Amino acid sequence: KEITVIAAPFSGGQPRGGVEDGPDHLLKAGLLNQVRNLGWKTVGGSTDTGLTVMSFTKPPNDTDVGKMKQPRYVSNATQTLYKETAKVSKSGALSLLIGGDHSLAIGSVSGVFEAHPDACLLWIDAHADLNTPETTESGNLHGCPVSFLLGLAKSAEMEDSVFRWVKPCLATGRLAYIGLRDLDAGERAFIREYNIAAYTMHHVDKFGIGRVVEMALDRINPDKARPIHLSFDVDALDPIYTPATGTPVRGGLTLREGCYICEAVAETGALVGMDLVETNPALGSTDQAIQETVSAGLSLVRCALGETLL
Ligand code: DIR
Ligand code: MN
Ligand code: MN
Ligand code: MN
Repeated sequence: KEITVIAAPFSGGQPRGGVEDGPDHLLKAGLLNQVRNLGWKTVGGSTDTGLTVMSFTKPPNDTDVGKMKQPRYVSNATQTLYKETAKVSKSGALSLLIGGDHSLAIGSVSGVFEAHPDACLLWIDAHADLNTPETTESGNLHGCPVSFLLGLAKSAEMEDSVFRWVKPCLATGRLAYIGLRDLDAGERAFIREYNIAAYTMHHVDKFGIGRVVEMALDRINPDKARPIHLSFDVDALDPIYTPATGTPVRGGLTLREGCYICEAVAETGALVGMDLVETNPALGSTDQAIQETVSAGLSLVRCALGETLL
């Protein structure tokens, strides 16, 4: 059980400042020691303590490309993260990304899938993050990472664009969502068109979280042979639990439902990569709100690493 933590203080995929401070708060709250206390060996990283803290610089003249905002900044950051994550994954360690906004998953998922091309992806989020450079209404790239991983953008636009380095690594049949409740029209159309395994809050209410996770994993990993990457946006949880995040949507997962998803993944023994993103300490209205968001994030990580398995 070896793990490398990659801290990515990056906010370029969305407009709200503060999400770049997420990793620092998670680390100061004791993430590394909590991971070690679960019996994981923290290996590698730039400091050889199992932690790599990345740094990102804004390129000059980062003008919009089509509707995409800060495209060069996001492309450079995610490409650097991709290389770092691929290195970790090829070493055989579990790669844990702490963000930072969800555009980072372009890099982390690409890196994990380079070492584990047969992996499947569980995306836990209020949002599908499935917009293409053509369908995005906001232009914020944290709303687009899954479309890049699937290669949904029209090729002409992608070839011209700064994201040429991204090789689509994910098949639509290997992607499942849980927690959705705020979809754009273009995202809904893609989910229908490609018959993506998408479990909204309606399904969680109807079937219960246990059945939903079982159904999601059955769809994307029927033979239980695939490695799993878990990409967890803290806004999947109800804002009662994770208020300090950029795009909170009411009516979300309870903390226990979020933990249950992570525990069910831990139980498979197949987890190879995890993202914990969108913790934004600047958006907590009180110190308590910030602290609760951070501690909910840490709970999700610990559950995914087997805290509650006997
Ligand atoms: C919206 C919001 N679908 C967008 N997305 C968010 O900007 O594309 N993703 N908040 O996390
Ligand atoms: Mn989200
Ligand atoms: Mn987001
Ligand atoms: Mn997201």
